[in-house]
Amino acid sequence: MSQLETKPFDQLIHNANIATMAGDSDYGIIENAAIGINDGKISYLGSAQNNFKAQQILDAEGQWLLPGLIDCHTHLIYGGNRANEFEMRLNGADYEEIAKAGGGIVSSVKATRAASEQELFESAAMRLEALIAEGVTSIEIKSGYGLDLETELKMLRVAKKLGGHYPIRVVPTLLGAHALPPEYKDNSDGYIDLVCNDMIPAVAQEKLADCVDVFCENIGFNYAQTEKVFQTAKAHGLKVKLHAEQLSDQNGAALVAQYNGLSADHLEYLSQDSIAQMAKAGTIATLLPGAFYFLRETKLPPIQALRDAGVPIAIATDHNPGTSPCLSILLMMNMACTLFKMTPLEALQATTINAAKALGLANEIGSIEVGKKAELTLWDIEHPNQLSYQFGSNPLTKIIR
Ligand code: DI6
Ligand code: FE
Repeated sequence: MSQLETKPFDQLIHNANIATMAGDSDYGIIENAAIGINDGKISYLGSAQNNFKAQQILDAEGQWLLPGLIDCHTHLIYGGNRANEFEMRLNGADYEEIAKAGGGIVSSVKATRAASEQELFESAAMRLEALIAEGVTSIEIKSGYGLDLETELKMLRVAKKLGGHYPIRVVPTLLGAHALPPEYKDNSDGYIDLVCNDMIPAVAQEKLADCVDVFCENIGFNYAQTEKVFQTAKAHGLKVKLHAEQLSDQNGAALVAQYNGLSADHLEYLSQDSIAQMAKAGTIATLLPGAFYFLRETKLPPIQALRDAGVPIAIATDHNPGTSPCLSILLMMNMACTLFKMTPLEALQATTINAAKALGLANEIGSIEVGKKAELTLWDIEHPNQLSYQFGSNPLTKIIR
């Protein structure tokens, strides 16, 4: 402890019950523990010592200290909302019908193109504040409601600006291939050329995103188009992930695994074959119970097969105006348990360490370990399983970052 005596911590948190989330099969509970932080990183984890010195000391009073929560799949930035479409669906129309009738994603595209950068910033900021209030310390935000070069870049600039203005890590993703814009009607290959020839190079050049996503689906883009986007992304040094198997099996998860993708997301219609490929490539399965619930999907993602294959499962809000207008990561954890029959431990892993893996950041965040970033949350609970158990309430008391 001599080193600790000479160099005081920037911050010391003591009298905390800690769930490190560092192991594969448990919460990593350390009761009545202390954490020392230096230069924004965890430099000590263990029992409190009498000789500890720190510039700032926090008595956690027996509350639970957890890693900051991570929302690894969102479409947080867009103009308008789609409450009208929600009402249409309840009057009998389904998602594909609405999309084909020019509604759906394309109506959000119109509103997003029309909005100024400042307007987009302000509406997304309100949503971001709601997520931060539940302990989200890192968030992935996709573009994909611009569908032209200018608006896609505008969205990614807003994402960057949000990260600069709020105490949260924003990880931006280019989702140029989200839907077909009206000006490319009946010319989806032409639109993919725009994504590959203009959007990806510009985003790589301006460093506005380090990952590229595609909506691979009957109402999105096909396998060959998705592969073309992946090839271009890789050629520009960008990582890939995929909206895969949400409404049908397109073999997308196998494709993204083949390109060493970070994650395959949604996965209700995922095949056993693709699961094996994901396991081999280390591609994370990101499940999105909000969209499952909101679309009244009945086909469950193959949870047990993913477990059996050892594919880590992440959970995210998929916040978007069409299929998951949800701003609660805690509710997603509850739904992962009630709808997907995941366990509370799995649900917390899914929003901490596995979500960090889905962002390629597991060496920095997602668990409480010496050397990792001190992005922590404090909760007034009796056990971490309570986060998944109760819904519609928020026991967060503090974010330490
Ligand atoms: N899958 C989804 O659930 C969202 N995007 C996607 O590719 C829906 C986006 C929207 O309807 O606005
Ligand atoms: Fe999505």
